[in-house]
Amino acid sequence: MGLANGPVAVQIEEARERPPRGPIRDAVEASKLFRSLRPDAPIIYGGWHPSLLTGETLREDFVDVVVRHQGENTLIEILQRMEAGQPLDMVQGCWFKQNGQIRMNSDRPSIPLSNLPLPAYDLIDFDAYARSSGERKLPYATSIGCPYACNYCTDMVFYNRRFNAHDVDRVVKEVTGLVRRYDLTEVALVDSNFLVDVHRAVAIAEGFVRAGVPFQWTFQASTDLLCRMTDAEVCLLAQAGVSHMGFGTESASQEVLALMNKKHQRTLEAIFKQPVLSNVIWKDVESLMRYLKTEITEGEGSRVRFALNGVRATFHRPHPKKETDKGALVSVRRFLENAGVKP
Ligand code: B12
Ligand code: SF4
Repeated sequence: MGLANGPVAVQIEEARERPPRGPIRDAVEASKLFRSLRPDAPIIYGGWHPSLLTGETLREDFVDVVVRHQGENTLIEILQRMEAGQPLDMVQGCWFKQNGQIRMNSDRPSIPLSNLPLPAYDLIDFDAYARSSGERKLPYATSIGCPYACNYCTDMVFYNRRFNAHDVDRVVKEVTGLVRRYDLTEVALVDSNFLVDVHRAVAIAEGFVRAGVPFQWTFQASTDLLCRMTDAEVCLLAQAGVSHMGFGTESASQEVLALMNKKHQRTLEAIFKQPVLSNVIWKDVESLMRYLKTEITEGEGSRVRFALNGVRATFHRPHPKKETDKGALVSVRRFLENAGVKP
């Protein structure tokens, strides 16, 4: 569309000189400017806010299409269709406006990260970033999503509680390769919760050490996951170059933690604990199931049926005791695994 070096690009560059005022305000301002300069060009939004408030976003005059959730394949398909002059009716993962009406297409199933090709890092001008920020730094996602359900966090709505991760070899090869090629000094892992799979995180750190490429890296994770690591594993993180770990400060109040739904996280961990625990309260298992939006139907007597993500199972509520017996807990664990839920 000739935007790269034309007058539109110049005006957008000028607007960028102004100090940022926050992502939404900046996006609104940039879109209005762009619309006034190129009223014929479609404007496509994507990312967290537009995915969570799609209707509200599309009601704005300057938004034509919203890509919901994971964006790569949806955006490509939209662009291909637009180029071919075809309608967007069948493009999964997007909502769009047609004659002033909002059309809601179905969501696109998420793609395993490993099915995506390598991003075109050669298009990034790392020198330009270094000139303006003084840092040779790369943000990199080794995973997306988090299996937990803290109720103040949008992750579970956005990624549906699926932990979708690159395999260890790809992360090690890609990150160390990029550090070498672009002479980077720091890599910021932007995963929602890098330590969800502690073994994987440790294997990545080991891979970085083996590669022998010096760089600093940072990540964010929930505090209780770090507590699961041994001292030796934490030392390995430091040896591998970790310079900063980001943790959310939650609360020292049990009541507030319960309101945040931290309890479900602990129940899920207890269900997967080895050796199998004998003190997991059945009521907690059921409230975890409700939280996961499991379909629960009452059977005869003490029977209760669960259905989640196409997986079904029947259990007996323990009585008169409150604790789940070990055999039943193993079955609950198998049910969750089959439904794609893991701690
Ligand atoms: C890194 C990060 C930051 C960095 C950004 C650094 C940088 N320069 O990129 C910093 C620390 C600055 C930051 C700040 C803030 N952040 Co932040 N941040 C993240 C984090 C951890 C990673 C984002 C990322 O790169 N992910 C990797 C990419 C691959 O995934 P993605 O962003 O989801 O993108 C995919 C889709 O969303 C979609 N997509 C995304 N954008 C677009 C655009 C288009 C056009 C299309 C078609 C598709 C599309 O396609 C992508 C590929 O599938 C996310 C949480 C997370 N793990 O994602 C929070 C997150 C985005 N941040 C969040 C928030 C709230 C903030 C702050 C407002 C916090 C505050 N109160 O100050 C500020 C805003 C600052 C600002 N001015 O923008 C929230 C947003 C919540 C929401 N909207 O519901 C998140 C989701 C964290 C959370 N769970 O609460 N953040
Ligand atoms: S553990 Fe962190 S990323 Fe995961 S749901 Fe809770 S707050 Fe969100």
